[in-house]
Amino acid sequence: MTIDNTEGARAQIGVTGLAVMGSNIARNFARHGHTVALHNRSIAKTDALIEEHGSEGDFVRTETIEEFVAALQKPRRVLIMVKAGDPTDAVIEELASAMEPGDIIIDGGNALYTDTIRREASLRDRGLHFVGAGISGGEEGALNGPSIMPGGPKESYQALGPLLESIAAQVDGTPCCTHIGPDGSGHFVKMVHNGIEYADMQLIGEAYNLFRDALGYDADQVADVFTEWNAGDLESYLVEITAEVLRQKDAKTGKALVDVIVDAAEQKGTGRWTVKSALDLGVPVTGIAEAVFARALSGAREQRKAAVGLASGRLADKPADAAQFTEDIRQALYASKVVAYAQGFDQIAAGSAEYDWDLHPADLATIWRGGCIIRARFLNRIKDAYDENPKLPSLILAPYFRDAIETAIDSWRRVVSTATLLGIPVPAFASSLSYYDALRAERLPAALTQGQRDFFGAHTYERVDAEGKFHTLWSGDRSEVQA
Ligand code: NBP
Repeated sequence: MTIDNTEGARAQIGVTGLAVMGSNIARNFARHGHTVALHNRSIAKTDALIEEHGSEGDFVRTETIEEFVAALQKPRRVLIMVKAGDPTDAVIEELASAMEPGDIIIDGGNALYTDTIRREASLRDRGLHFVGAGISGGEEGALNGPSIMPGGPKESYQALGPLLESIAAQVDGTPCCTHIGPDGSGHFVKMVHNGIEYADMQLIGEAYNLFRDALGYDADQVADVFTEWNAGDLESYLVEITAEVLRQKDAKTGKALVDVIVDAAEQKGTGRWTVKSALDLGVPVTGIAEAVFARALSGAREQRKAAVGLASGRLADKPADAAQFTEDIRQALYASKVVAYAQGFDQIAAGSAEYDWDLHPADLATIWRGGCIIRARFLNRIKDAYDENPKLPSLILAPYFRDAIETAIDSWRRVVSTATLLGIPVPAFASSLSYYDALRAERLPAALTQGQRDFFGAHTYERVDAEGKFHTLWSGDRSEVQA
């Protein structure tokens, strides 16, 4: 695409929506030498950004959408960083009316991917390129290098890719940004990324709970364990910040901060979206679902208050060998994490097939190695696994992860059984282990389910020894007929 350097139109990129994410991304662009046009509904945020950080690069201050659009080189590239939902639709409409065919509108907010599919189709009809870009890394990542997952028309990436790649996190010289696929695919993979983040956080929370309730560790002792783990296979942003959060002291009481925080987890919705989408696609994302439900249960404060003191039926003593149990928890965490990622990648494969996106799992593992919340050492292993076999039936079957789980399996079982006998909840550890056991089972009880379905609803079943569908005449002579 050609760049039209009409006088006045000098910005390479425009950012509208200058709350915490938008202003940090605008600064990131400017720090990388790009001229950035700034716009926000209320001018105060634009002025605050220029006053506090104007010296970091070349910014163009604008007040109206018309001024904003006029400040941009062609093809115009505008990144929207406003609240997801109706505000995003309102801003898209305003921009689309002021822009020209060939221009590119990027939504960097946390949009629901089906909204992105709708918006892309509607803007395509008007000759505009619409790019739904998942952006992960929070405020810090937005400023210093996020992981970026842009979807939308491939040709838009020619004009946009170099800009986005210049501000993304870099790992081993590779930017954590690549074109994901058509229409809603960028926001879809960002959604699943967030779902995996939920599962990862829940698993870490369960590990912490076991140290506290099974071994009697205080927050500092657990922080020491997480710091040590962060030097090994579990090295990741979430494990690293877990140690930092656990070590933080409350200025008011002198206690560990974690001990004065109310134990009711909130959620903004991307975990729930992931599970809803997985239900529609028929993909068991049990780890993510347990994490979403665990947050909901933690938030049911009245119900929990009423249930405190219910029978526990504690059937075990606390583990006698703390070092062994610590290693067991580490192994259980690793194995359950593999399951959570395997399930997330299954959902991505199913979404790719459903929407004909042709997504590449190795590319996703590559761009999640840096910048984003789930960045972790073992994403290199996931990338290797999918590089070797892009059609892996499950990540669990990759030789590296298969071996890792074989090493972890006894520890994993000990953790789940000990927690159960002690009455300590481990929904994500337990359901991940059950998923693994179900996946590897030669025979599942689903045969009985099929029999029941045929009994009450004549839904038919298949036989292990013959082709076709069959039905038993349950209310007749109980002979079998071919359906
Ligand atoms: P918010 O999600 O809090 O949105 C605030 C921005 O939206 C302000 O610039 C506000 O303008 C603008 N806005 C609203 Br609200 N309604 C508008 C409307 N009808 N028309 C025009 N502008 C409107 O900001 P954020 O936390 O910086 O997040 C921005 C996006 O990035 C969101 O979609 C979010 O989900 C996503 N995201 C956030 C994170 C994170 O860590 N926070 C990470 C990844 C993605 P005003 O100043 O005039 O009120």
